[in-house]
Amino acid sequence: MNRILFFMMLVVTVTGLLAACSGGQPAEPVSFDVEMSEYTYTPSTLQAKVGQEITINVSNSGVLEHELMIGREVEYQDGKPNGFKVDMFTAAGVEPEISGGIASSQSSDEHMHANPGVMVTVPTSETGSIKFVVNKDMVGEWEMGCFSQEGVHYTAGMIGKFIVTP
Ligand SMILES: [Cu+2]
Repeated sequence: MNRILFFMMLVVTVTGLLAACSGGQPAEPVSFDVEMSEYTYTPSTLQAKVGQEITINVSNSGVLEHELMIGREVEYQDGKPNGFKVDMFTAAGVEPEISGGIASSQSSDEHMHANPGVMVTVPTSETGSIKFVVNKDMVGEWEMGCFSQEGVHYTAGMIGKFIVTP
């Protein structure tokens, strides 16, 4: 066997291995439809992978205004839950595309969150969405939460999970 043929075979083998390891192609975009009501997210657990383009469509079928934030470590103000100490998007350096609802990087309604974070606030019967590409800094388990009405919704159990795997 001459050296050139051997080298070409090696390249083909390595390329094949790399393709197998990475799955060969980029992850498929995924969209989730999450219903918000008093005081739940349905479904309450969402799973995503690094590299996936995620769209979270939220619809409010309840009678109160609800919001969605994703983060870690709840911040308490005057004993009331008021946002996350760590906002997932801010921590990962990702600026999601937000549409519908009342999009904001800080609370726009009567309650101000202790820490600025990405949120989408959705009035009754309306919808909104958050679109972003998952990056490696998001790997791990995050909490979804609604802190409306001075944290009453969060305390009542308006909590979910956003799980990111490599
Ligand atoms: Cu709520």
